[in-house]
Amino acid sequence: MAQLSESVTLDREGDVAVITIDNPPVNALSWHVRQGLADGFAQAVEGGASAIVLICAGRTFIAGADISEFGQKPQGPSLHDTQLAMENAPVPVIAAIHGTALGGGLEVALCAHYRVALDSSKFGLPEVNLGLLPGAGGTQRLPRLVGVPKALDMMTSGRHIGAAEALGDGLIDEMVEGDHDALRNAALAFAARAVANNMPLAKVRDRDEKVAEARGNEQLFADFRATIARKTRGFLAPEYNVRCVEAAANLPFDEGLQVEAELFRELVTGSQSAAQRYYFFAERAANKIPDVPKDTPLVDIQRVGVLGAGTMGGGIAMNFANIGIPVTIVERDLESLDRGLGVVRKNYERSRSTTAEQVEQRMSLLTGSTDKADFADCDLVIEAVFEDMELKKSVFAELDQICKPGAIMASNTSFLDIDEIASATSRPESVIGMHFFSPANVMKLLEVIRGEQTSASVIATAMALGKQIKKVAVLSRVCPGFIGNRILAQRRFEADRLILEGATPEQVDRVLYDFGLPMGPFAMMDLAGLDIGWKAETSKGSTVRDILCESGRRGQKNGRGYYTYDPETRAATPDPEVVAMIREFAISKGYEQREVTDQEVLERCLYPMINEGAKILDEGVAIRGSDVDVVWVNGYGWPVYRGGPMFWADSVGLPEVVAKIREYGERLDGDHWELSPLMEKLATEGGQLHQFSN
Ligand code: 3H9
Repeated sequence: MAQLSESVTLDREGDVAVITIDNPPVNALSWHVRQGLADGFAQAVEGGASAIVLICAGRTFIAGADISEFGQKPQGPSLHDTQLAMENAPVPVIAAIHGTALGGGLEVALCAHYRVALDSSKFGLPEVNLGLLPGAGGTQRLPRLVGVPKALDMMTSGRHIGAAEALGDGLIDEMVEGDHDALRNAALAFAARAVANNMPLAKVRDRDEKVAEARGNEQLFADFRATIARKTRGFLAPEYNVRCVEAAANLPFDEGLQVEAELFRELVTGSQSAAQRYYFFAERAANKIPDVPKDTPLVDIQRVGVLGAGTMGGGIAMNFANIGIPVTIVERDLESLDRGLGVVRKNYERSRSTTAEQVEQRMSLLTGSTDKADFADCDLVIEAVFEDMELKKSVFAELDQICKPGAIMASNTSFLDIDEIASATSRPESVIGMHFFSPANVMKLLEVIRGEQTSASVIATAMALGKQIKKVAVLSRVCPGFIGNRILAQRRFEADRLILEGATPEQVDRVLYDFGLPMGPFAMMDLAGLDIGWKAETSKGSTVRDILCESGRRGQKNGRGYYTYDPETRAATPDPEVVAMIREFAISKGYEQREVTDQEVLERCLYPMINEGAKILDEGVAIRGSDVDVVWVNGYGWPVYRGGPMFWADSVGLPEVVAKIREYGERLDGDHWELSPLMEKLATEGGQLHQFSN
């Protein structure tokens, strides 16, 4: 066996050369892998191999280019040259695939003459999620194998397809059952057959039938663009991917490659991809807790309990049923329990990705009860009852009596003090916050809140469970509102004041929507319900919300809130009556009316959020700046192409942000304009919030 570079070896199995990549964790195409591949193909051919098998060691086939190399000085041979050496090899080249063949990894496999894969393997071109397009020929080769509609779908969604689907699409030539050895043997057998039968050295670039079907068909591309327009609003990469596939359909292969290269260059040097690549690593960093080592023993979670079968409780329970963990759901009375379970069933039935059989299988994992004593055999109990400290404390005191030793007791509170809740129990080390976002079965974010005494094992288990249920978990310490809602509160305060000064709800919402957020604060309040936490008996008419609620405006649910809603389509229309009510109220409170610019709206909504994020870091509530970004991207729809609020502030420039906060702070009151000392320090020293770590 020859070691070609630190991560690539060349082996011989009879006449067949076997090139093996071993570059943990995911066999990314780092420079030494490219070097090894270039040498490996050259040496295999020189050595007279009858065929060449390319295989990977470890958990996966190549999962893509090495993202950490983007933006660095190029080193080693280009991927393009390596691919040419493969495609033009004078003997059959067979890619043997297990795990995930993604991005540059799939693009390498597409340069082999044949592809053999384990039945568990997955395939995708997920570059779009990094603000990129496949820049190693994938945009031209994939449509030639799977056809234009499928390639458009895969490249603009980044989704992975399974081996059976890949076989059906012609993306792979053979599917193998079994383990890595079975794969290797199957690939060697394929190679022997290819040699014995003189099979052609099939080059994907020469295939024309499937792309020809879409040639000149502008309508197909226009229709596709329309289907993704809403979901991809603000993003550059999806459109650039479509243009490349259009080029694949309409241009000769080499010209298509040129289009791909030009558009790739534009994306990889642009700000969106820089933000999205940063975000990729930010999400993975969030999992690392400095004082909770990787090998911390986890609590074995065999059964979960959920207290409350309302929207939140039902949604939380679905997450566990989805991965096969049985759940005990406890409600106060049978009627509420049945209603809650009915909603869960409906949610499953409505989901297009759940078959009828899966609906039954998942529902069978949910056991309803009206007796908390049934939590006795649960390893984790999550309460989702009303947000009231006394209620939570009495619930936890009860759980303390019921739960078995070592069971985790979690609160889904969105802002209450976990330490105070834990004080109602005899085992604060087992108490933790697991804050799901609504709808809990859909939203990706899970804020995990550690109390003063929460044990490392409980923290590690909550974080690991988050990953298991396909959420992105971020750890926070205790403070009112934790990371996400504490930042949100600052924006809301300022948005409320802006409409008193003369901005309209529609203007504030539009500015934030145009920035890339899914909706502005007023549309959000209408969606949640204006009367959440509002009581007619105690309303003092002292806020705009009070007067709206008093006049019967409750938000989307009754068709009238800050906006008026079409009963059929739920489309929002700005309401002059509301604008007049706000104006009259503001004047009565002594606010001078003026025209507020869009720029001021943006700065006054976002800069207090940045300031609060910095305070959260300064207090050690969040571990790192990137964690704040992960919370805001996953929990509140901050546009990932702007990285997150901390990354965005750094891209605006901290000195500029600091100067503006000072300027606004001079004329506006409120703690949220009191400059964070950390931000001030970083701005002076040339530091960055998104790189800050406690
Ligand atoms: C591309 O290919 C461009 C080309 O078109 C052409 C260029 C010319 N690079 O996610 P995990 C690390 S763009 C570097 O926790 P999982 C990751 O940071 C690329 N590092 O594991 C983490 O490190 P750590 C297209 C990478 O099992 C560790 O691996 N490809 C890369 O949940 C484990 O990752 C993609 O976008 C990488 N490409 O999921 C695929 N990938 O342990 C991106 C991972 O220090 N990767 N790491 O925190 C993934 O989707 C998932 O990582 C994967 C494994 C599904 C592979």
